[in-house]
Amino acid sequence: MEDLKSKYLGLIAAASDEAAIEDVRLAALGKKGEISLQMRELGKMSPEERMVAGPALNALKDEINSALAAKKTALADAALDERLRSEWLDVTLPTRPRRVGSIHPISQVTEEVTAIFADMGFAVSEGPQIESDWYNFDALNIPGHHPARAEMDTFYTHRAEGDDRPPHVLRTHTSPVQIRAMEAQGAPIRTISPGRVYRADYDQTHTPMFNQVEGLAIDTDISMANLKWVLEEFLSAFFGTKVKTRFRASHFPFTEPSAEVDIQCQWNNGSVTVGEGNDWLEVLGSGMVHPKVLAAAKIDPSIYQGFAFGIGIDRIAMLKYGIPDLRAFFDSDLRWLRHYGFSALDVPTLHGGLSR
Ligand code: 2NL
Repeated sequence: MEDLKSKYLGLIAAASDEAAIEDVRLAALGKKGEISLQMRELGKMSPEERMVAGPALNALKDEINSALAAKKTALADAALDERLRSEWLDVTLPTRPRRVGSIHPISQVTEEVTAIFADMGFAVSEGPQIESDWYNFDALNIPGHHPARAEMDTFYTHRAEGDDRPPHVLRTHTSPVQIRAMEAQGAPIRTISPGRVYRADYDQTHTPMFNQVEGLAIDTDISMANLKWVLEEFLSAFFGTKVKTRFRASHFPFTEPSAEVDIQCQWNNGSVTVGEGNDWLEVLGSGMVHPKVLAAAKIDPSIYQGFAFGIGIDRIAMLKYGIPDLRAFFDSDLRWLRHYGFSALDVPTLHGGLSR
């Protein structure tokens, strides 16, 4: 019995993996294992012999079983220790340097403009960039023969051979968004519509895609005086300084009367400062919405009237942030974007002072 015990405890101690342990278990306690065979011999013994050998064999069997279990646990612990030694990771190491992106000045300025007009009760409307000629022109009192259609250097989409419907256009202004807003909501309405617009024009000061924000306020008692206050309030909030304005009589097919608005500025060797000086710079067009435009948008012009205006976002972004070249806006030059871009955390709000 003592020989069996030291033999198997020795084998268990020497086993180096799960398979070796299983081999030892089978050799001792398997069907044909040495200890199992011994147990089978008990039947042939006298009762006196069995009284001694039985408990002793059972005790040996238990001892070997617990030695097997203990060895298994020890091997698993050792395997885990080894993994922990070889698979460690230093979570205090810095990450690989990766530059964060920046907010494009046009996005930033759009957010600024939106914050200012939201404070004055204007909602934001959006709409399709590909429009029917009705929404882009006819509804705005620009009939088919009108020179404004040609003047606007419109991009037309293609129609299949034999399809005589007028082609759709890339919107030349965001006015169609406002026509849709009036149709959908009726009057009264106060909304702005910022977004991309397209004109076939490319030189120092024109890109074929640019950004515009239009505004619209329709009610039963809206006048040119309201227009003037809203625009001066906007311009002063946007440029962060009281801005003097000059309203010049003008003409648009969709407003009557119409006015172009200049702001006070100062030219200093090639660059311009807003809010001081003796020069004027045109920044927007505006007027009282033409009765025919209200009617086209299903609003009764004998009850309602209101103002509308259009501002070039790229233009006022250049003025505010001293960006000299319009075309750089659309070059996707990373060095330019990093220089003129804004932090994603710099969310423009009126109480936060808009920007920088
Ligand atoms: C400009 C001129 C303007 C409008 C846009 C407008 C929209 C509707 C009805 C009437 Cl739905 N008018 N928009 C009015 C006057 C001028 O933009 O030179 N923008 C840069």
